[in-house]
Amino acid sequence: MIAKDRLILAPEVADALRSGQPVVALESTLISHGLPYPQNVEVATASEQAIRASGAVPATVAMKDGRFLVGLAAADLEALGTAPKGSVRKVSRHSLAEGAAAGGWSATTVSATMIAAHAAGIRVFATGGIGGVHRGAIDGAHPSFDISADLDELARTPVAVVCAGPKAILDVPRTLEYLETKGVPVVVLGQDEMPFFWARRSMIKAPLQAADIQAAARIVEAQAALGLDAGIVLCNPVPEADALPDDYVRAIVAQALADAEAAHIHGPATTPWLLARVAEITEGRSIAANISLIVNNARVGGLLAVELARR
Ligand code: PSU
Ligand code: MN
Repeated sequence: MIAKDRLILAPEVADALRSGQPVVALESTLISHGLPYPQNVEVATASEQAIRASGAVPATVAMKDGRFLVGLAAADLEALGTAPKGSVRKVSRHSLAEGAAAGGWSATTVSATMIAAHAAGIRVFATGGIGGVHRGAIDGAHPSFDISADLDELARTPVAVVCAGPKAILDVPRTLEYLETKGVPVVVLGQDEMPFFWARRSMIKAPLQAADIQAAARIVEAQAALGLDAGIVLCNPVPEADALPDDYVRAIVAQALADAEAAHIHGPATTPWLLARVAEITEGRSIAANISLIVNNARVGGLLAVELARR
């Protein structure tokens, strides 16, 4: 159990949770490490607005001076978005304690955000894409064994994560196999194919489907009622207008992965490096798609939280 003084809820978030109003958590790593300034602060602000427009209360999560902050002020978003490179830690379950002990700002990944959301009593969390099994983690001459902590967190922490699928830089089929083994439902909204982060389609079959938000809410509710105590991945394809073609995504990812290998990028730096490289290769088109899908996931997360609160 988390110590009381390690979890600081913004007054609006505390009020909403106390009165059973819908709340949606948002992460902070995509602000500090996932997107460049000023798009990172714009997307953080737009995501909060999208959640409000859906009728729910946003709660962006970060860690400061050893405490989880659940619900950030505009000045906090700005501080995270403008912090000099390297000054904000990227924390997952394994690195949370060190980040807390060090003090200052730490940005929470999907796994760390789920921990804080669950501790606060928040059931829905919206992000861009979850981490997963990196390509070459298991196969190839020198398996890296790089499997995101997001996956095991999903297996143990009952929070519904709305995303545009695992990031397309990952080994999506193996990520799905891993989640299946760990008992995590992967539900695709409104189509029979997995989305591919920047692209709507992937040619990979959806493990499970929900026709609409009501159907998704029934699954989230059943998962809790059955006492399964795991998270859920709810995959929501990037809006058509900002989507990149899936063939193009496959090509740019192949190039970015080859560049990462040549540059000897490993460990937690891998995901931010690849996202930045893809942004360069696509001359910003991946950023436009990333922003669009994040804000759309926030909107859908809001609708899901509203539906869950109504039941
Ligand atoms: N979604 C985005 N951009 C990001 C991330 C998610 O659109 O940068 C972050 C999330 O915080 C996720 C992390 O948990 O990338 C995965 O990092 P790793 O592969 O090192 O576990
Ligand atoms: Mn990793």
